[in-house]
Amino acid sequence: MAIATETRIASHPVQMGRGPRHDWTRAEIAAIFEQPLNDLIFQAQTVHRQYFDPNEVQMSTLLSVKTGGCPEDCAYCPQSIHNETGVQAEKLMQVDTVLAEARLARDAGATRYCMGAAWRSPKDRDMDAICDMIRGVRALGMETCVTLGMLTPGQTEKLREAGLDYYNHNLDTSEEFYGEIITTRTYQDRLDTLGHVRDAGINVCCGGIVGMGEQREDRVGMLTTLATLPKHPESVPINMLVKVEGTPVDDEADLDPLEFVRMIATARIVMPESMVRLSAGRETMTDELQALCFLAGANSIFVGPKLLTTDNPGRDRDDALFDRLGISPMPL
Ligand code: SAM
Ligand code: DTB
Ligand code: SF4
Repeated sequence: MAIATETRIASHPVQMGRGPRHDWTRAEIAAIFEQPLNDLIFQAQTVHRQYFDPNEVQMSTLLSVKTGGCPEDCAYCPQSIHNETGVQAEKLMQVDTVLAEARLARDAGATRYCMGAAWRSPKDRDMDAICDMIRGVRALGMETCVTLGMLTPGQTEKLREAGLDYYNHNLDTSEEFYGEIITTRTYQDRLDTLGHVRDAGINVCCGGIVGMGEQREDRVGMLTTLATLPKHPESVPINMLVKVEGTPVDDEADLDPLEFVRMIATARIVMPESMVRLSAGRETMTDELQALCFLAGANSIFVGPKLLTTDNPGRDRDDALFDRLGISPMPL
């Protein structure tokens, strides 16, 4: 006899009257991740509809304001000096140039502007220019996000005073697998910066990358760390590794796309109030795979032809995708 769907669905994401759960165990999240795909997507879409309009997707645009020459040894990253990828090191961009780019992104429909710098951590002397960029982008009527590496509490405070809305700082993978990917900083370093960002009252954008040779238990492990933070990150970017020639992970086998969908769906279920971003990797995804990601609860993407240094689908393709799916941009 068929078992009723309700009885087969693993743990419930919401405690009655108490909002999202923060006491997930790794075993509970593994059980969600591993259930039959139809059950997983049904559960994710059910949760999604309790919190969001299922036909709206938020659009952010990225700009690399300081490219290349980074001293960290992140195995996936084209901007590390340890990886020979042909990315040229550049200086921090001029504030006016950044604001001209931001205006174009706003006019193309982006509601959040994310500025990334290839730094281990910012130098105090760079903070004034970064704060001017934040103030300028806010004045254009967009939300602001920056990702600058590790921060001190003092730097976090400066960003807050400039009106920063979000700080992106990814855990990238599980604590166990982290040392296989990065040796120049620790998982705890990442958690410390995330704590400073929270303490300053800035929204947190934190997620990771799949397809770097990690196991499913690492994917579950990263989601467990995120979903048991005292406050869930307001944005959770899930990146499919963009394989860049010259990085140590450039010959990794392609990840099963349905494993990526499981990652999105599980993130949606265990962090029901968060924006889950279908982040890097869309350039090589079919429309059908992206549609499945939206069905699994992704409700944010990067728009514009470039991520930081790699390609992203152009606006024409994204407009056609939204048309095909009946999706509209999420208003601010
Ligand atoms: N340097 C800062 C840091 O690492 O925190 C900020 C910029 S860094 C490029 C931002 C994020 O981009 C990384 O944490 C990683 O998740 C993502 N990323 C970098 N290279 C990637 C790639 N090849 N594929 C997918 N995501 C990537
Ligand atoms: C995030 O999680 N993904 C974005 C953003 N945060 C900064 C970056 C993706 C970078 C992909 C590789 C590149 O274009 O250099
Ligand atoms: Fe540097 Fe960030 Fe790239 Fe790591 S991910 S090498 S810290 S730019």
